[in-house]
Formats: sequence, C-alpha cells, structure tokens
Amino acid sequence: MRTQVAIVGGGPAGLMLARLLELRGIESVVLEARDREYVQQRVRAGVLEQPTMDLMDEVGVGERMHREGLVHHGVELRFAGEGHRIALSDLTGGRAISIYGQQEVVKDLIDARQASGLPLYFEVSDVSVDPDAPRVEFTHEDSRHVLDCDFIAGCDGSHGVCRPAIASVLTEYHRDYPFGWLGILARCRPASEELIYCHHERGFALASMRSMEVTRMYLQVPPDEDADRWSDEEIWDELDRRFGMEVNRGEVFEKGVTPMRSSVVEPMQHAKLYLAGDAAHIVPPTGAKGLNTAMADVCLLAHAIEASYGGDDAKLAAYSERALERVWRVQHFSWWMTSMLHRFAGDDDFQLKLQLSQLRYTTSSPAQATALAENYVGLPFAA
Ligand code: RFL
Ligand code: PHB
Repeated sequence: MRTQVAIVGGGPAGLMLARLLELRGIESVVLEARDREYVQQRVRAGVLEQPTMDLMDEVGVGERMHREGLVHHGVELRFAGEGHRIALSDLTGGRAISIYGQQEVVKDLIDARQASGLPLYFEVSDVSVDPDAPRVEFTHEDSRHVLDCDFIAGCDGSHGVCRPAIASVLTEYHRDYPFGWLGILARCRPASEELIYCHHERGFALASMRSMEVTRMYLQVPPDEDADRWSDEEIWDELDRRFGMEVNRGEVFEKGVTPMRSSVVEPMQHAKLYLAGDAAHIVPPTGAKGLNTAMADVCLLAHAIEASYGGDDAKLAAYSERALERVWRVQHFSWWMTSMLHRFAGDDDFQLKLQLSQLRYTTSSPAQATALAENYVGLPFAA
C-alpha cells in the first residue's frame, strides 16, 4: 500500500488532519486501534473554543455543532461562596465557546470521511512506524500490511506508538498534580446556564453540561481515588457543599476518575514523523484545552504539508517550533487555572489567601478578566 500521509490515530487530531488534507487534494490513510463504536462513545472533552468552531465550519462539518451545540458567552468563577461572571464575549470582541462533546466532533468527522469514501481502518493492531523510510506496518483483519508514505502523522494520543518510536531524540517536560477529577454524567438539567469553576476549601468543583438534559460535573479528589467508593448520593452532597447551593440531581450514567498532569515533548517531529495532539502534549482539563490544542496542531501541520507538496519545506521544518509556541501558552494557562482553583495537600492559609486574592483580581480587573477570557475562548490558530 502507498499513500501520501499515513495518519496513526483516529481521534480528533487524526480525523481533522485527514479532513484538512482531503480538502487540499492530499491523500491519507487513517489507522485507528479501536472500533468505531468505542471512539464514538468515549466520553471526554466538552468545550470547543472559537478557533475550533471556526475550523469545524471551514472543513464543512459544523452543521450539527451549530444545531445541537450550546454557545456560551460567559463562565462563572465561584469562590468564598459567591459567583462572579467572566463575560467572555464582551471581553474578546464577540468570541465564544461551544458545548459540544468530543465524541460528537469525532462522529461528524468519521461521517465526513466515510461520505468521501476515503480510507479509515478501525481495529488495527501491532502498529509500528519507521520515521526514516517512512513506513507504517499494521495488522488489519488478520492480514499484515505495509504502508509506504511521504509523511507519518503521529496522532495516536498519550498511549500511542509514535512518540515512543522517537523517544531517543525527545526531551520530555512533565508535571503530575497531586489530585484527580471524579467526573459524572447525569440525566438532569445543568446546575446553571453557564459553566461554573468553583474554588472551595474542600477542593475544586466544576459544573458543566452536554445538553439541557445532560449534566457533566467534576469534583477534585485524591489522584488514586476509586470512583466506586463514591455513591451517587455522596457525590451530589459533596457538589452541593462545594457549590454552596442545591444542584439539580438525576440518574448518574457515567462515572470515572481522571488523573491530572501536564507534559510536553520537544521537538514534535523527527525525520518524517510529525506528532500532533495528545501524542505530544497533555494538559490538566481545568482550561478545557486538550482537544482544542490538538486541533491547533493539525491545522498548522496540514498547512505545512500542503506547502511542502508545493515545493516549500520551510513550514514543515518549522512545524515543531511554531506548534510549541502555542502549546506552551496553553500549558501556562492550564497550569494557572489549575493552581488558582485547586486545594493542594499541605497548602497553608497563606496559600489559600493568595488564591482568593488572585480570584478576586481576576473577576474584578478588566485587564485580568480579559487575559482569562482570551485564553479561554482560544488564541488564534497559526497557519
Ligand atoms: P486521542 O483522542 O487520545 O486520540 C488518539 C487516538 O489514537 C488511537 N490509538 C491508536 N491508533 C492506532 N495505532 C495505535 N498504536 C494507537 N494508539 C492509540 C486511540 O484509540 C485514539 O482514538 O488524542 P487526540 O486526537 O490528540 O485528541 C486529544 C483529546 O482527546 C484530549 O486532549 C481531550 O479529550 C482532553 N480533554 C479536554 N480537552 C478540551 O479541549 N476541552 C475539554 O473540555 C476537555 N475535557 C479532556 C476533558 C480529557 C479528559 N480525559 C478523560 C482525559 C475531560 C476529560 C475528563
Ligand atoms: C467538560 O464539560 O467535560 C469540561 C468542561 C470544562 C473543562 C473540562 C471539562 O475545563
């Protein structure tokens, strides 16, 4: 087999890259380890920033997002028992975020790929990449395949094979946070019309949603917490306590703990292999940036690959450097939000006072509120 770009991983990064390449007349093959059902059900991100919404439109898959997604023009920061709204759109010249589940984005991109009749293989196994050849080998339906290509895009997430394949040339920057998030999905009206990020002495809490009928809630818990240790009632009681109000309750139909960590590898490329999305970097979810940063990477990569086929290799050579500028901005924002809103074991009252001062400043100074807003709605994607 031969193609121009072999894309390892059919998550948001891989599928969006395939779509961007298709629209530029560049061939690709997408290889996904899981089955279609699984990737379409996997519950993850819920917030699309403005540049991601714009990208969905640009590649012609934004129709359902506009129909079913919930556009939000503000978020609330809640601390010391009171809520304070950050007017995202007013502070950013009208930009906004949209609540639209990651699995919906994935569904829309898979549908588009299949409508175009382009190659997307599910349930591939024993994938190996040779960045120098470049070549990808994999097993599909009991047959071994060799896929020769011009470029390999490593979009296989944080547990994939692409990053390890070039580990010897990478420097990893890493930070683990001493807590995790216990997340639930429940059938009830959201606690509020906008997201609430809540600072509380007992720990952080977040009220989000997937629709007006489905609520998404998170509680800061110890990093190795067993979700089954929490009964539904204990979760609701703790949410009420931290938010300082009675939140709507309903049937909990999904429950899990997410560890919180930051990591970046540099460079994001070696030989003919280019990393994008979670394969290259992870952020704690407090800034809602993981999916969006994956989209920013592939946007840049698609433009660079296109330029390369046009005879200009400079953009591809500079891919990692350009991508990392935005990646580190996002890392900082996610770290800042995480540090401001969570309780860290061993924090003294001095630390608590500093957090509250920072929250007060962020919600009262237009300059600081704007800094939060412009990062939250998403800084422009480089092209
Ligand atoms: P993904 O989504 O992990 O996709 C990688 C794909 O590669 C496949 N794969 C392989 N395929 C072939 N061969 C192999 N050897 C393979 N190994 C793996 C996997 O099956 C998978 O399909 O990475 P991608 O595309 O880079 O996308 C990144 C996002 O998924 C991630 O950053 C976000 O989900 C993070 N995140 C959030 N991001 C946001 O922007 N906003 C949010 O509100 C937000 N909330 C979250 C989140 C992540 C969470 N969890 C569970 C980590 C909330 C949570 C709870
Ligand atoms: C979510 O709805 O899953 C969500 C929202 C905001 C975040 C993280 C996750 O910061």
